Amino acid sequence: MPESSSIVILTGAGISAESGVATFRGAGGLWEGHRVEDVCTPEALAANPELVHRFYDMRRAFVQTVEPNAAHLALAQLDAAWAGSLLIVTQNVDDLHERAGARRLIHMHGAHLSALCGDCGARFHWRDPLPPGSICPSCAAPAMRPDVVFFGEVPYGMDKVDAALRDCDLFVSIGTSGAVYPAAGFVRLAGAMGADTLELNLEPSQGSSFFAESRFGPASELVPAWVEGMLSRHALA
Ligand code: BJW
Repeated sequence: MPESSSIVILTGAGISAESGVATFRGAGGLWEGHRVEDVCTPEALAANPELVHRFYDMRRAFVQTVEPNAAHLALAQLDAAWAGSLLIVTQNVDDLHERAGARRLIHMHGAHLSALCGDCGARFHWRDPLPPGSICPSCAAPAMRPDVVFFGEVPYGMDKVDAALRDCDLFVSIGTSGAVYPAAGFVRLAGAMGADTLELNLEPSQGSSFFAESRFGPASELVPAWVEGMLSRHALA
Protein backbone atom coordinates (compact mmCIF):
# COMPACT_ATOMS: atom_id res chain seq x y z
CA MET A 1 0.00 0.00 0.00
CA PRO A 2 1.66 3.31 -1.11
CA GLU A 3 2.37 5.91 1.56
CA SER A 4 -0.05 8.26 -0.20
CA SER A 5 -2.95 5.83 0.38
CA SER A 6 -6.05 7.02 2.23
CA ILE A 7 -6.92 5.33 5.48
CA VAL A 8 -10.09 5.49 7.59
CA ILE A 9 -9.86 4.01 11.08
CA LEU A 10 -13.03 3.38 13.11
CA THR A 11 -12.55 2.86 16.84
CA GLY A 12 -14.94 1.68 19.54
CA ALA A 13 -15.01 0.96 23.25
CA GLY A 14 -12.59 -1.97 22.93
CA ILE A 15 -9.65 0.35 22.24
CA SER A 16 -10.16 2.04 25.62
CA ALA A 17 -10.91 -1.16 27.56
CA GLU A 18 -7.28 -1.64 28.58
CA SER A 19 -7.23 1.95 29.88
CA GLY A 20 -9.94 0.84 32.32
CA VAL A 21 -12.99 2.25 30.50
CA ALA A 22 -15.85 -0.27 30.51
CA THR A 23 -17.22 -1.44 27.18
CA PHE A 24 -20.97 -1.24 26.57
CA ARG A 25 -21.99 -4.77 25.75
CA GLY A 26 -19.48 -6.95 27.59
CA ALA A 27 -19.55 -8.14 31.19
CA GLY A 28 -20.16 -5.16 33.46
CA GLY A 29 -21.88 -3.35 30.60
CA LEU A 30 -24.82 -2.40 32.82
CA TRP A 31 -24.86 0.78 34.88
CA GLU A 32 -26.93 0.45 38.07
CA GLY A 33 -28.98 -2.16 36.24
CA HIS A 34 -29.62 0.02 33.17
CA ARG A 35 -28.75 -1.06 29.63
CA VAL A 36 -27.01 1.65 27.58
CA GLU A 37 -29.95 1.54 25.16
CA ASP A 38 -32.28 2.54 28.05
CA VAL A 39 -30.21 5.48 29.31
CA CYS A 40 -28.84 6.89 26.06
CA THR A 41 -32.06 8.13 24.49
CA PRO A 42 -33.76 11.54 24.25
CA GLU A 43 -36.82 9.90 25.84
CA ALA A 44 -34.81 8.79 28.90
CA LEU A 45 -33.34 12.29 29.23
CA ALA A 46 -36.83 13.84 29.13
CA ALA A 47 -38.36 11.26 31.51
CA ASN A 48 -35.55 11.08 34.06
CA PRO A 49 -33.03 13.91 33.64
CA GLU A 50 -31.52 13.35 37.11
CA LEU A 51 -30.64 9.73 36.26
CA VAL A 52 -29.19 10.53 32.85
CA HIS A 53 -27.19 13.57 34.03
CA ARG A 54 -25.87 11.57 37.02
CA PHE A 55 -24.82 8.73 34.65
CA TYR A 56 -22.81 11.18 32.55
CA ASP A 57 -21.44 13.16 35.52
CA MET A 58 -20.00 9.91 36.86
CA ARG A 59 -18.47 8.93 33.53
CA ARG A 60 -17.17 12.48 32.81
CA ALA A 61 -15.35 12.43 36.15
CA PHE A 62 -14.04 8.91 35.55
CA VAL A 63 -12.54 9.50 32.10
CA GLN A 64 -10.41 12.26 33.57
CA THR A 65 -8.69 9.64 35.76
CA VAL A 66 -7.63 7.23 32.99
CA GLU A 67 -4.73 7.31 30.52
CA PRO A 68 -4.26 6.42 26.85
CA ASN A 69 -2.87 2.93 26.25
CA ALA A 70 -0.46 1.51 23.66
CA ALA A 71 -3.21 1.29 21.02
CA HIS A 72 -4.13 5.02 21.28
CA LEU A 73 -0.43 5.93 21.21
CA ALA A 74 0.22 3.78 18.13
CA LEU A 75 -2.65 5.39 16.19
CA ALA A 76 -1.36 8.85 17.14
CA GLN A 77 2.07 7.82 15.83
CA LEU A 78 0.50 6.67 12.55
CA ASP A 79 -1.51 9.91 12.31
CA ALA A 80 1.67 11.97 12.72
CA ALA A 81 3.71 9.90 10.26
CA TRP A 82 1.26 8.99 7.49
CA ALA A 83 1.70 11.22 4.43
CA GLY A 84 -1.59 10.23 2.81
CA SER A 85 -5.01 11.19 4.01
CA LEU A 86 -6.03 9.57 7.28
CA LEU A 87 -9.13 9.93 9.43
CA ILE A 88 -9.73 8.37 12.85
CA VAL A 89 -13.48 8.14 13.43
CA THR A 90 -14.11 7.27 17.03
CA GLN A 91 -17.41 6.22 18.53
CA ASN A 92 -15.84 6.77 21.94
CA VAL A 93 -16.72 9.78 24.04
CA ASP A 94 -13.52 9.64 26.09
CA ASP A 95 -10.63 11.92 25.06
CA LEU A 96 -7.91 9.25 24.98
CA HIS A 97 -7.16 9.57 21.25
CA GLU A 98 -6.45 13.30 21.50
CA ARG A 99 -4.53 12.91 24.75
CA ALA A 100 -2.35 10.34 22.94
CA GLY A 101 -1.69 13.00 20.28
CA ALA A 102 -4.10 12.09 17.45
CA ARG A 103 -5.10 15.12 15.37
CA ARG A 104 -7.08 13.85 12.37
CA LEU A 105 -10.02 12.75 14.52
CA ILE A 106 -13.82 12.89 14.55
CA HIS A 107 -15.87 12.07 17.66
CA MET A 108 -19.00 10.82 15.91
CA HIS A 109 -20.88 10.10 19.17
CA GLY A 110 -19.85 13.32 20.95
CA ALA A 111 -17.55 13.81 23.92
CA HIS A 112 -17.72 13.52 27.70
CA LEU A 113 -15.74 16.73 28.15
CA SER A 114 -18.30 18.74 26.20
CA ALA A 115 -21.77 20.05 26.99
CA LEU A 116 -24.50 20.83 24.48
CA CYS A 117 -27.33 23.33 24.71
CA GLY A 118 -30.51 21.44 23.84
CA ASP A 119 -32.07 24.77 22.86
CA CYS A 120 -29.58 26.67 20.67
CA GLY A 121 -27.14 23.83 19.87
CA ALA A 122 -24.05 25.63 21.21
CA ARG A 123 -21.29 23.32 22.49
CA PHE A 124 -18.85 24.09 25.30
CA HIS A 125 -15.78 22.41 26.75
CA TRP A 126 -17.01 21.05 30.11
CA ARG A 127 -15.11 19.17 32.81
CA ASP A 128 -17.40 19.58 35.84
CA PRO A 129 -20.72 18.08 36.91
CA LEU A 130 -23.67 19.22 34.76
CA PRO A 131 -26.92 19.27 36.77
CA PRO A 132 -30.23 19.25 34.84
CA GLY A 133 -31.38 22.83 34.16
CA SER A 134 -27.84 24.23 33.85
CA ILE A 135 -27.90 27.59 32.05
CA CYS A 136 -26.51 27.84 28.50
CA PRO A 137 -23.64 30.40 28.47
CA SER A 138 -24.72 31.40 24.96
CA CYS A 139 -28.54 31.71 24.95
CA ALA A 140 -29.30 31.51 28.73
CA ALA A 141 -31.82 28.68 28.29
CA PRO A 142 -31.79 26.17 31.20
CA ALA A 143 -31.14 23.43 28.65
CA MET A 144 -27.54 22.21 28.98
CA ARG A 145 -27.15 18.44 28.50
CA PRO A 146 -24.33 15.95 27.99
CA ASP A 147 -22.87 16.34 24.48
CA VAL A 148 -23.26 12.70 23.54
CA VAL A 149 -25.24 11.27 20.65
CA PHE A 150 -28.23 9.35 21.95
CA PHE A 151 -30.01 6.59 20.03
CA GLY A 152 -32.25 8.23 17.45
CA GLU A 153 -29.99 11.31 17.14
CA VAL A 154 -27.75 12.02 14.15
CA PRO A 155 -24.02 11.40 14.80
CA TYR A 156 -21.52 14.22 14.25
CA GLY A 157 -19.41 14.66 11.12
CA MET A 158 -21.30 12.20 8.93
CA ASP A 159 -20.76 14.15 5.68
CA LYS A 160 -16.99 14.15 6.18
CA VAL A 161 -16.96 10.48 7.26
CA ASP A 162 -19.09 9.43 4.29
CA ALA A 163 -16.74 11.21 1.86
CA ALA A 164 -13.66 9.68 3.51
CA LEU A 165 -15.17 6.17 3.39
CA ARG A 166 -16.00 6.50 -0.31
CA ASP A 167 -12.47 7.68 -1.06
CA CYS A 168 -10.33 5.44 1.17
CA ASP A 169 -7.97 2.65 0.13
CA LEU A 170 -8.03 0.96 3.54
CA PHE A 171 -10.72 0.80 6.22
CA VAL A 172 -9.68 -0.51 9.64
CA SER A 173 -12.11 -1.19 12.47
CA ILE A 174 -10.75 -1.48 16.01
CA GLY A 175 -12.53 -2.63 19.18
CA THR A 176 -16.15 -2.26 18.18
CA SER A 177 -18.94 -4.84 18.35
CA GLY A 178 -20.62 -3.74 15.11
CA ALA A 179 -23.93 -3.51 16.98
CA VAL A 180 -24.65 0.19 16.46
CA TYR A 181 -25.40 1.99 13.19
CA PRO A 182 -24.35 3.94 11.19
CA ALA A 183 -20.81 2.89 12.28
CA ALA A 184 -21.65 -0.80 11.82
CA GLY A 185 -22.33 -0.12 8.13
CA PHE A 186 -19.02 1.63 7.37
CA VAL A 187 -17.22 -1.59 6.40
CA ARG A 188 -19.82 -2.41 3.75
CA LEU A 189 -19.67 1.07 2.23
CA ALA A 190 -15.86 1.18 2.18
CA GLY A 191 -15.64 -2.38 0.83
CA ALA A 192 -18.23 -1.71 -1.89
CA MET A 193 -16.20 1.32 -2.99
CA GLY A 194 -13.11 -0.88 -3.41
CA ALA A 195 -11.23 -0.36 -0.15
CA ASP A 196 -9.31 -3.10 1.58
CA THR A 197 -10.88 -3.85 4.98
CA LEU A 198 -9.29 -5.03 8.22
CA GLU A 199 -10.81 -5.77 11.62
CA LEU A 200 -8.75 -5.70 14.84
CA ASN A 201 -10.87 -6.92 17.76
CA LEU A 202 -10.78 -9.17 20.77
CA GLU A 203 -13.29 -11.50 19.11
CA PRO A 204 -15.31 -11.58 15.87
CA SER A 205 -17.68 -8.59 15.75
CA GLN A 206 -21.23 -8.80 14.42
CA GLY A 207 -19.91 -7.58 11.06
CA SER A 208 -16.82 -9.78 10.96
CA SER A 209 -17.81 -11.56 7.75
CA PHE A 210 -17.74 -8.23 5.85
CA PHE A 211 -14.01 -7.74 6.45
CA ALA A 212 -11.38 -9.05 4.04
CA GLU A 213 -9.11 -9.74 7.01
CA SER A 214 -9.62 -10.07 10.77
CA ARG A 215 -7.04 -10.29 13.54
CA PHE A 216 -8.18 -11.17 17.05
CA GLY A 217 -6.53 -10.19 20.34
CA PRO A 218 -6.18 -7.20 22.68
CA ALA A 219 -5.95 -3.80 21.00
CA SER A 220 -2.83 -2.91 23.01
CA GLU A 221 -1.00 -5.69 21.13
CA LEU A 222 -2.73 -5.78 17.73
CA VAL A 223 -2.74 -2.05 17.01
CA PRO A 224 0.96 -1.30 17.70
CA ALA A 225 1.90 -4.37 15.62
CA TRP A 226 -0.29 -3.24 12.72
CA VAL A 227 1.02 0.35 12.88
CA GLU A 228 4.60 -0.86 13.02
CA GLY A 229 3.94 -2.97 9.92
CA MET A 230 2.43 -0.01 8.06
CA LEU A 231 5.28 2.35 8.94
CA SER A 232 8.19 -0.08 8.53
CA ARG A 233 7.02 -1.07 5.06
CA HIS A 234 7.35 2.57 4.03
CA ALA A 235 10.63 3.18 5.82
CA LEU A 236 12.08 0.32 3.72
CA ALA A 237 10.43 1.40 0.44
C1 BJW B 1 -11.80 -5.34 22.64
C2 BJW B 1 -11.11 -5.28 23.86
C3 BJW B 1 -9.72 -5.13 23.78
C4 BJW B 1 -13.20 -5.51 24.31
N1 BJW B 1 -9.12 -5.07 22.57
N2 BJW B 1 -11.17 -5.26 21.47
C5 BJW B 1 -32.54 -1.19 13.70
C6 BJW B 1 -31.62 -1.64 12.75
C7 BJW B 1 -30.52 -0.86 12.40
C8 BJW B 1 -30.30 0.38 13.01
C9 BJW B 1 -31.21 0.81 13.92
C10 BJW B 1 -32.31 0.04 14.27
N3 BJW B 1 -33.01 0.72 15.21
C11 BJW B 1 -32.37 1.89 15.47
C12 BJW B 1 -31.27 1.95 14.70
C13 BJW B 1 -30.26 3.05 14.68
C14 BJW B 1 -29.49 3.09 15.98
C15 BJW B 1 -28.87 1.72 16.24
O1 BJW B 1 -27.85 1.37 15.68
N4 BJW B 1 -29.46 0.95 17.15
C16 BJW B 1 -28.92 -0.41 17.45
C17 BJW B 1 -29.14 -0.70 18.93
C18 BJW B 1 -29.60 -1.39 16.51
N5 BJW B 1 -28.46 4.10 15.83
C19 BJW B 1 -28.69 5.37 16.12
O2 BJW B 1 -29.76 5.76 16.59
C20 BJW B 1 -27.59 6.35 15.77
N6 BJW B 1 -28.12 7.43 14.99
C21 BJW B 1 -28.59 7.23 13.76
O3 BJW B 1 -28.60 6.14 13.22
O4 BJW B 1 -29.03 8.39 13.16
C22 BJW B 1 -29.54 8.30 11.82
C23 BJW B 1 -28.54 8.87 10.86
C24 BJW B 1 -27.29 8.32 10.72
C25 BJW B 1 -26.38 8.85 9.81
C26 BJW B 1 -26.73 9.92 9.05
C27 BJW B 1 -27.99 10.48 9.17
C28 BJW B 1 -28.90 9.95 10.08
C29 BJW B 1 -27.00 6.95 17.04
C30 BJW B 1 -26.23 5.94 17.82
C31 BJW B 1 -25.74 6.56 19.12
C32 BJW B 1 -24.93 5.57 19.95
N7 BJW B 1 -24.63 6.16 21.19
C33 BJW B 1 -23.82 5.40 22.15
C34 BJW B 1 -23.76 6.19 23.47
C35 BJW B 1 -22.75 7.34 23.40
C36 BJW B 1 -22.60 8.04 24.69
C37 BJW B 1 -22.11 7.17 25.82
O5 BJW B 1 -20.97 6.71 25.80
O6 BJW B 1 -22.87 6.98 26.74
O7 BJW B 1 -22.50 5.18 21.64
S1 BJW B 1 -24.43 3.75 22.45
C38 BJW B 1 -22.86 3.00 22.63
O8 BJW B 1 -22.67 2.01 21.58
C39 BJW B 1 -21.83 4.12 22.37
C40 BJW B 1 -20.84 3.42 21.50
O9 BJW B 1 -20.09 4.38 20.77
C41 BJW B 1 -21.69 2.52 20.66
C42 BJW B 1 -20.94 1.37 20.03
O10 BJW B 1 -20.40 0.51 21.00
P1 BJW B 1 -18.96 -0.12 20.78
O11 BJW B 1 -17.94 0.95 20.80
O12 BJW B 1 -18.97 -1.00 19.61
O13 BJW B 1 -18.78 -0.94 22.16
P2 BJW B 1 -19.27 -2.44 22.50
O14 BJW B 1 -19.21 -2.56 23.98
O15 BJW B 1 -20.54 -2.76 21.85
O16 BJW B 1 -18.15 -3.37 21.84
C43 BJW B 1 -16.82 -3.37 22.28
C44 BJW B 1 -16.02 -4.33 21.41
O17 BJW B 1 -14.66 -4.26 21.82
C45 BJW B 1 -16.45 -5.80 21.54
O18 BJW B 1 -16.52 -6.40 20.24
C46 BJW B 1 -15.30 -6.45 22.35
O19 BJW B 1 -15.04 -7.80 21.98
C47 BJW B 1 -14.14 -5.57 21.97
N8 BJW B 1 -13.07 -5.50 22.97
N9 BJW B 1 -11.96 -5.40 24.89
C48 BJW B 1 -9.83 -5.14 21.48
N10 BJW B 1 -8.92 -5.08 24.93
